[in-house]
Amino acid sequence: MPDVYDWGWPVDQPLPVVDPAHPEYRLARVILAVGGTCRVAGAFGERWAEMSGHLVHHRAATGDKPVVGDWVVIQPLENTDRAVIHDLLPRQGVIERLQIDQERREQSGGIRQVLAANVNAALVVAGLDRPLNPRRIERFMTIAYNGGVTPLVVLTKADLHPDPDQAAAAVEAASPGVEVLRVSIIQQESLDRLSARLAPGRTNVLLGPSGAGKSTLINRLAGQDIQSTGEVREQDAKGRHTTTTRELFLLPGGALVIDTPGLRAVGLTGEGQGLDRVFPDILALALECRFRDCRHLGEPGCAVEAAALTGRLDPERLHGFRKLRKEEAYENRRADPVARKNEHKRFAQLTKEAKKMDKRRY
Ligand SMILES: Nc1nc2c(ncn2[C@@H]2O[C@H](COP(=O)(O)OP(=O)(O)OP(=O)(O)O)[C@@H](O)[C@H]2O)c(=O)[nH]1
Ligand SMILES: [Mg+2]
Ligand SMILES: [Zn+2]
Repeated sequence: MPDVYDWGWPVDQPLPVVDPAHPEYRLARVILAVGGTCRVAGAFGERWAEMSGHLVHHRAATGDKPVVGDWVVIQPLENTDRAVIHDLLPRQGVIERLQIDQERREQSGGIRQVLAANVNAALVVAGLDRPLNPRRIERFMTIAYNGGVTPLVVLTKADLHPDPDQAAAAVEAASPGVEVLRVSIIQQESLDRLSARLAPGRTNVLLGPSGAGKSTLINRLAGQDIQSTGEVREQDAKGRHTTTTRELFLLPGGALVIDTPGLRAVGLTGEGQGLDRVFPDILALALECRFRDCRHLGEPGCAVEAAALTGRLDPERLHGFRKLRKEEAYENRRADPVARKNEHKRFAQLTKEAKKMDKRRY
């Protein structure tokens, strides 16, 4: 029977102290969460579990519910296959998004949602059967970095692309420093290469649009059909949202993978160093901008905009960067009124300086 280390508890991390009053408590990992009910796994096997009333009350303010990948302390209920969750342990490495609700966004500001917890790597999956969307890849990578998760790009269905090498090169150019793997279910060695990248005891989450082949990959890595897969519609090359829940699986090689339903729009939550990690090229160019805190939005002497004009920097990439940063800044200001004030002040100051400069020059 797999123990907590098999389920991904880090070997270098001490186990939580057991409450002496409750020797029957067990450490468990959430492998599926539907509403308030979770499927949990540990050295005891698997059980269905629900939060204790005390925990629900305690966490009411934050709205924190266990999500797939969470570590929880449970009390198995005797003579049943059920358990009670008494504690939710702090998370390390999360995939968190802002649910984009275009209509209500202005009022509600969106809802933060942790999609997966205690994740080491995010496999950003895109299918080569349709035009690549580098902006979406950048967005997923930013979300991963912001949550302390290492991204890895996986391009699926290489057999359906006339020149997969060229496609991979284009993605590599748009994701400096990130590994890009090409796979196809009819090229076993490509699957072996991916398999080799997934270390035992480490948790990986698959992110990408519906029909990209996430569940198909999991089945191939598992060596059996554990997830349903769906056909892609002919007309628009979109999937049919076959997977509907996030679920964690233990692969025969010892790695853990979380399958997720296809995601199109994921909003940034406005935290972390993700943008700097995904756009090191823009960061490097910004060193040459006249203003140290240049926002690359029309300030004089902006090296980033100059690079986009000469083609040294893909203008689409700059556009994507601005969009993501705007989202992040919006969220930061919403969450922090002081930052909001400072931002206004800083912008006023910058405009004043820019005006002065223009006068001097013209
Ligand atoms: N030709 C080819 N088809 C593939 C490959 N990988 C996946 N597919 C097909 O792509 C379709 C969609 O695969 P799924 O695994 O269901 O996609 P998904 O990403 O899990 O989609 P959702 O669950 O809706 O998010 C299926 O018909 C697969 O057979 C591949 O490497 N080559
Ligand atoms: Mg699926
Ligand atoms: Zn600039």
